[in-house]
Amino acid sequence: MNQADQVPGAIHGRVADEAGRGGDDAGRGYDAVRGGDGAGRGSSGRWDATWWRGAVGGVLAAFAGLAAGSVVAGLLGTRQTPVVAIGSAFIDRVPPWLKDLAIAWFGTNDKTALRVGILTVLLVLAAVGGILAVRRYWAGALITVVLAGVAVAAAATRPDSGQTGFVPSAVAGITALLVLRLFSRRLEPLIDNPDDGVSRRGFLQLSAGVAIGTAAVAALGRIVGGNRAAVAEARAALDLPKPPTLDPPAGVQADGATPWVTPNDDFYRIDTALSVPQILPSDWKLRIHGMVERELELTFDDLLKRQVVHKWVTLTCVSNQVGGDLIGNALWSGVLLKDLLNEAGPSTDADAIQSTSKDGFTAGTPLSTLLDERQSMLAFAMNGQPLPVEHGFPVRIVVPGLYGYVSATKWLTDIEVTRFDQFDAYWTPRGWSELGPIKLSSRIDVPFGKKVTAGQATVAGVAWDQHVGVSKVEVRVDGGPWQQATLATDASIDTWRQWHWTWDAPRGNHVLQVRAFDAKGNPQIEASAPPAPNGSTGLHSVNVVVD
Ligand SMILES: Nc1nc2c(c(=O)[nH]1)N[C@H]1C(S)=C(S)[C@@H](COP(=O)(O)O)O[C@H]1N2
Ligand SMILES: [Mo]
Repeated sequence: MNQADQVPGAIHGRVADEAGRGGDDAGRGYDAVRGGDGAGRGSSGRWDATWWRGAVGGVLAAFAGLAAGSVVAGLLGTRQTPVVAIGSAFIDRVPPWLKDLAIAWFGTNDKTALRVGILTVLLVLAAVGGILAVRRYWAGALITVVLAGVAVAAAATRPDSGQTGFVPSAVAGITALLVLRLFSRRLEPLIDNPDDGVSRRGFLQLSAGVAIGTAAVAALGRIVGGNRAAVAEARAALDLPKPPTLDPPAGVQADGATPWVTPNDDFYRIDTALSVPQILPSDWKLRIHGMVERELELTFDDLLKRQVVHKWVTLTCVSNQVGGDLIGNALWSGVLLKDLLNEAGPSTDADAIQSTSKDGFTAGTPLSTLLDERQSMLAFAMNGQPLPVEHGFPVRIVVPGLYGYVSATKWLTDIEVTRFDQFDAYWTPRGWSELGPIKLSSRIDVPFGKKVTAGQATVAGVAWDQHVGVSKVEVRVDGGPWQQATLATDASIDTWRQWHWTWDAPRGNHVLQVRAFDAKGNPQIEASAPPAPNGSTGLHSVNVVVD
């Protein structure tokens, strides 16, 4: 129950006073409203009682909203807190002369100055809103609604905000409105009854409660969200060497066919990280040590100073079932591991590296696959973008030809040159093979789950055998003779290969099957095997209904 209800007549005080309700205090308040007599004391008392308390309430409501917005931004992994959203939109829209002036005045602190400026304006308006809300809640609330609306609009129109970028600002606005309502209820009795001790105490309690709650929410946000917002911001601010081209080779364009390049947002994600490690590039360090002549320690800047390579590589998970989708193809940019390892000088006795991630995952990779010509790399970009945080930001390993669990360590922090007989990587004691070369496989993607009309129909899919290459794909219908499909051009033996075949489809229920051959002419293994311990085998079959 709010305080007003415990102070009879307070809420309706104005009406009650009008009706001549007695009482010393109430009377003074009433007189003050009327301009009173010589009761200037009453007038200023009334004003004092609500205006500064209203302002405090408005400011606390704004802080509560901002804290809630930051937590939500942290949880969503967006950097669009209300202040950042407004600030970014502002930066995009300021005239050049003002930008120049800001830099002239504040130098490299111009971003901080902008934040402080936005916060100041927000809080002043919030204070005004708080004062208004004591008398007319909606007058004060309108200011909050407009401010939140500006933040939501700013966030929603950010190119980097995604679909959820507006949410933190919306949550901030709603939170501020609710807290403002609490304050307006607490303070309303003081309009007519400035010395009402219960309301005064209630205001103090509410202020303390909101302040403590806001601090707690802000602290919770740090724990739950880690430094997500900061990492998201640092990631967006990175200016990495751009690949010369992002254009994939001309592929198969059939309706429903898997695109040759997997967009970052569609790329499968597999890892053991319950909460994604958040690493600022400025905090990132990699140590290359163990059986080497010279230990190396690299920062993110050191990495960027080295020669950068861009390479299409299809990544595959060992857990992929026959016909499964734990596979994706991307253009990776980074630095060759071969160069770094040779600089460190691996011992001739060493046969492996153990790579470790920030969250303690480890992978064991044969040294030979890192030192040969396949261009294994420390990757920092994926399809021309800084690595998405869930794909290993800021740096991961990419080794063509090996399943991810033995090579593709995300959130990489450490590389130890060692011997396989000296360590067990994360998955080895859990029933998976120490070595994990990718197995030759193929998949049918079209037609899939769709009705096919009798006549000419396109059958299409992908086949892969990274770092060996696919030379041929065949399709058969209802266990009949194998028929050769057409292969699309490939970028290298390290990517998957699209294929298609034109089928003269007769009415009825049919089973389509696919098989691939590697570069040496070996067919894919037809016997079914589950993913464990080193990758599934078997032919992909799909049932098709032809009308
Ligand atoms: N830190 C870390 N890196 C990891 C893993 C992990 O669990 N933790 N999983 C690996 C596995 S099993 C695969 S298949 C690939 C998947 O990479 P992606 O999520 O970018 O597709 O990451 C590898 N790197
Ligand atoms: Mo995997």
